[in-house]
Amino acid sequence: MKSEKFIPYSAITFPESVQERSESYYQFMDQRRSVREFSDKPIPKEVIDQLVLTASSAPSGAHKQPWTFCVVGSPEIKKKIREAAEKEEYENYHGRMSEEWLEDLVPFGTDWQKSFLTTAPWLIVVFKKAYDLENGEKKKNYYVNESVGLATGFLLAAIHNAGFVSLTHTPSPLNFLQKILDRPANERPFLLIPVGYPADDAEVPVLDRKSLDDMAVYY
Ligand code: IYR
Repeated sequence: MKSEKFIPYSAITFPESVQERSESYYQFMDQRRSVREFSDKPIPKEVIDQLVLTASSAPSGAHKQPWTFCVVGSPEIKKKIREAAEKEEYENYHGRMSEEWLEDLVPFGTDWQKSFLTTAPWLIVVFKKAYDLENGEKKKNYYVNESVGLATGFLLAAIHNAGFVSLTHTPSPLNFLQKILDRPANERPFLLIPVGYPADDAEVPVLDRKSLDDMAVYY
C-alpha cells in the first residue's frame, strides 16, 4: 500500500538518439582513471559541495542515505591522515600483504608512501552508517555496503565529470580515520578519496578493460 505521498515522475528526454548518448557517455566514462599523482592546485569548496550532493543522490536501502562524507581541506588534518595511513601501509608492504598480493600490485607501482594524501587539495573520507541515532535511539539502516558503494560510484563519476581526478584509496586497517575525524560509533570508514587536478607529469599504468564478451552474459 502506498502510504507516502507520490508525485508524477518527470521523464527526461534528450535531443540526440539513445545510441549517441549511450555511446558518448561510455567514451567519457572510459577515460576515467585512478590517478596517484596530484597537483596542489586548489578547488573551491562550493565545487566539492556539488560533487558530494551528486554522491548523495544515489539510491539507498529504504532511502536512508546511510553515509557521511568527511571533506578534509585542512593541511594539519591531511598531514595526520597521511602519517597514520603510511604507518599502516608500511606494515602492509613489509609483511602483512601476501606475496601474491604484492605481485598483483606491481603493475600499479604502489608502495607504502602516500604523498597524494597531503598534495591533493581535498580528501573525501566516506563513512558508512550501520544505524542512525535519533535522540539516542538506534534506527536501522539497510543494504549499507551496497548503498555506500553506489554513492561512492556516483561521487567518482561527478569528480570525473568536473575534470578532476581521484583515487579510491583503502589504507588498511581504516579505523585511524574514525579517531582523527572524531566520528561517532555508528559510523565506520569505507573509503578515502583524494580529489584534485592531476600533476602536470602524472602517469597512469597501461591497462585494458574487459570486453563485453568477457564480463556480460545476455539471456
Ligand atoms: N592499500 C594499499 C594496497 C593496495 C591494494 C589494492 I587491492 C590496490 O588496488 C592498490 C593498493 C595501498 O593503498 O597501497
